Amino acid sequence: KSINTKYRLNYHFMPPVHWMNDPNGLIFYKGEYHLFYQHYPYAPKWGPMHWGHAKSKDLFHWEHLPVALAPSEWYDKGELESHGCWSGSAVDDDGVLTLIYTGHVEENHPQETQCVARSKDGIHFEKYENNPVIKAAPEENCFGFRDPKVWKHEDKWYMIVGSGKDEIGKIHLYQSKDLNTWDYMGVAVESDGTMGNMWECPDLFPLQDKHVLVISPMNIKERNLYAIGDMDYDAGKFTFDHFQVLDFGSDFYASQTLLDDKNRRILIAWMEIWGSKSIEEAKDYGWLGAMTIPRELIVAENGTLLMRPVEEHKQLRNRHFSFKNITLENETTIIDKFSEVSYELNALIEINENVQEVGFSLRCSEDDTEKTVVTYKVVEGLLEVNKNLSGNGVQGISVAQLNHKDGRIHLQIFVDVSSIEVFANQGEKVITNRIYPSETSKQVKVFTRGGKATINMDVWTIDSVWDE
Ligand code: DQQ
Repeated sequence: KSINTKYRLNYHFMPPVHWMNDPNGLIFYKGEYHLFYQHYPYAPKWGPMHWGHAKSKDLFHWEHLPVALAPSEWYDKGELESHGCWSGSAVDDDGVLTLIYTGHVEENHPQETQCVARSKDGIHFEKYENNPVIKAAPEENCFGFRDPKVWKHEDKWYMIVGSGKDEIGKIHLYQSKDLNTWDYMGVAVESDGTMGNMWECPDLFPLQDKHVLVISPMNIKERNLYAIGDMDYDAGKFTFDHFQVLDFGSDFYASQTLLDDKNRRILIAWMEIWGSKSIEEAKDYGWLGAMTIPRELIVAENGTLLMRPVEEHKQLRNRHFSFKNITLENETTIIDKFSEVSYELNALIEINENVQEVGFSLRCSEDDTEKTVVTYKVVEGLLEVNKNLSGNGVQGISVAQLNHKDGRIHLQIFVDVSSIEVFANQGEKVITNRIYPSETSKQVKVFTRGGKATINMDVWTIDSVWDE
């Protein structure tokens, strides 16, 4: 099958062809990372959802595997494009790779049930004969009841399911001994009325001595939120102080995490957003959807969550360019010798007196009309990624608050054909965006305004991890 490769990425996960949205069932199983994903294998559009499947030893080189789940039963198959196997999670049940997903069908209104499928070989899955294991939401007239996340605590399984009712997003909690029979424990946490009216793809997991909740809320401006708090398993309640944004970019949704053998909590999100122009244009390209770089989560001393690219990214580093002590004063410098579409840029910036802005123009055309601009605004303490000139008419500015440390900021920026992920100050703030520059827009420029800045920078090219 032929697809347009113009915006295909070099080192991010993508479906081989056609459609992909949410990551599902992330798990480290028998020594390998498994990634399932919402997939429509017959066209580059959202349709009856299947679960695509791939595995990897290092989180970057993936082997595509056969589709793991397809609509087939009364609870996940029907006439409408929305009927299918919706998002969920995976567990290792004493060696049996087990998927827990939402069956979505609609008669007069959406019916969402939680279902189980098991595999002996980690590739072929059989749906449980007594599906659905949760046959209805615990309350009537709710707005959604989906995206089960299952994990084990002590000797019991727990499941959270995203939901909403009367404009309040919430999470229902269940408990089980065998993954087949589930007892309802109540609402583990809900919105105060300002945090979205339905919480999609919830994830709740222990991290260091806390628990972290991550949600993808619907119908508010923030497309992802997290809270650090405590889980009382007996009471079935998660308590926390406040929600914060996890990723400040415009293309980060439906994130999920896994725990690996090194005890790392690793997160992957869909690097897209509902309503985007690329979703509209997917039919012209024959494929849609990429995943973010896998990121490790860490609770910082100040009680915020740090998100850092997993260290395996270092093996992707290819040709190295080093720029030492470039001092810039009110000017823009082209980093010559460097002209690439996929790379990692690591920069330590010292902000001297009077500097108002310092930053980079990336994927910049020679005439400067196309570029993605990363700017640190010193006085305001703001980090911005401006994609108004990033190409293909896509617009937007993503902003995160960022404090410098004694006049220094550190930026680790991953550019990959049609994406840019900015990790600031070792994962304190992260901004993820898709961009659509021309293939010829490859310059890197550094600029300051108002005063002097000194920049030390390493750049590595990154080759494709794919055989295409
Ligand atoms: N995508 C799935 C749902 C989920 C939504 C359907 C989030 O299960 O709530 O494709 O993007």
